[in-house]
Parts: sequence; C-alpha cells; structure tokens
Amino acid sequence: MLGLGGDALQKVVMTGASGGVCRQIRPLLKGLWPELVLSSRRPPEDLAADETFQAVDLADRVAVDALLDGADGLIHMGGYSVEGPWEAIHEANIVGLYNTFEAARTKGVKRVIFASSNHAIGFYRRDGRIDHDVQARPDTRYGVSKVFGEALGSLYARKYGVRVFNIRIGNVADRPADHRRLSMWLHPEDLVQLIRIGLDHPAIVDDVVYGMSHCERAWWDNSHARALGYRPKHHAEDHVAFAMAEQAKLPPDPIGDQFHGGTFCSQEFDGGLADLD
Ligand code: 15L
Repeated sequence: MLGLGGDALQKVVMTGASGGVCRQIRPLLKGLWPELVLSSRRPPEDLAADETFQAVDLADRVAVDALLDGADGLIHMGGYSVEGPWEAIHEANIVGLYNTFEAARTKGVKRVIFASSNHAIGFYRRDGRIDHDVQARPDTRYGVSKVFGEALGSLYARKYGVRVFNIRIGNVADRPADHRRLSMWLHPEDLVQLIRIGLDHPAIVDDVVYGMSHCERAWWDNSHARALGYRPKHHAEDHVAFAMAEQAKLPPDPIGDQFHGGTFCSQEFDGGLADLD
C-alpha cells in the first residue's frame, strides 16, 4: 500500500496484538503491507500460521528497540486498556509508551498510529457536542495516560518528525453494546479505514480524530476525520434494538449516564466538580 505521500510502507508493527481490539482487526490487516509484525507480552491464543509474532514487554526498552528495527509504520494498540492502579498504568502507558516513541524515533519509524481513547475527554457532558480540538477532560488515570500519549506524540511529531495519528477510540465491536455505545461505536472495518488514513495521508502531523463509525447520536464532531477522507461504512442506528435490550440489563448510573465516559466517570466519583458544565 502507499504511504508517506507515495512511498510504500514495507514493514508495519502492531503492538497489543493479544488484546480485544487487535483480535478484531488482525484478519482485516492481512496483505496490506509486505510485512506485518504482531507484538504483545504473550501471543494471541488464535495466532495463525501465516502471522508473524514477537513477544515484547513495552517496559523493556531494549526489546522495544529490537521490535521496531526496520519498521516504517507502527500501530500502537499496546498498553493498559482500562482503569487500574497507578503503578500498572504508569508502567504500561507512561514508561511503556515513552519507550515506544523513543524506539520509533531512533529506529526511523515514519508513522505512528496511537490508540487514544474517549476516556481522554470522558468528563464532557452528553448534552453538548465537542470536536477534536477541545481541552482534555480525562475521567480516569487511564484517561490521563491517553492525554499523555497524545501530548507525547505531538512532541515527537513537531520535534523529531515522527508523524502521529491519534485515534480517540469509542468502543470497537461488531455492534454497539448498549445505549452509550450507540453514540461512539466503532466497527472493526471502520477502524481499519482510519488506520490506513493515518499511515497514508500526506498531511498527517499530530492529528486527532474520533474513532467512531457513523453514529447518528454522536457527541463528537468528527469533521476532521472526514476532511482526511474517512467515510465510515457502518451505522449505529442499524443496531438500536440490540443495544437497548443490552442496556435494559444494566443498573442505572446517575453520574456516568451524564458523561461521555460512562462508568469510567462514576468509578471512584466523590462529589467532584463535574456538574459545573
Ligand atoms: C476504552 O478505552 C477501553 O479500552 C475499552 O475497554 C472500553 O471500555 C471503551 O473505552 C469504552 O469506553 O467503551
């Protein structure tokens, strides 16, 4: 496939290979580049014979260097993917991410896709609409680590020339899992479309887009992704009956239900100032 405004990407590395998001997109990435190397601490249980895998702990800088040797593209899905203790978030998403960007810089990786998250802006209220330029409002330590990741990417783009595409992912699944996800659902095929834009589009610097399919109830203005050519194929409203049936099984969440981040906002909530706007 073409990349960097005309150069062919030869070797692409994807971290987080044994996680839930990568499990859904791995089959869709086959054959897109001459070489795709999958990586995580442990191999995916369903690793296929035609897939290449390298076990790496992102906290191990030497191992991350070796992983990125000769790569020109990186899809960084690795790290801690939910709220957790600070020590765990710090090791995977702060130290591990720093190691990853340092290795990308020193190994000459040209493009990085950073799997950011809606939890970087989780404390925005559902009755407003935000674009990709708003101030961060993380809802968790995990969300803070995603804000850090976007900032680190901007530094590496503007200081060192590594082009970075931050996808603030909603929720990746075959269909929206509940009422909240009707506003931020991302079908795996649409995620792959965004990844290809991030690895290919000549104008990428340190861009931020929202990782959602066509969500009629969206709280996010994704016009920046659209300007880069993103045309999601999947419509959340096609799955309303399923999502609402799943929602009916969930308990009410008076705090989480007000905000984009849902339960991530209500976890540990202690009468904060979130109701100001
Ligand atoms: C995320 O960032 C998580 O990685 C994922 O597990 C989901 O919880 C998702 O956000 C979500 O908000 O639905």
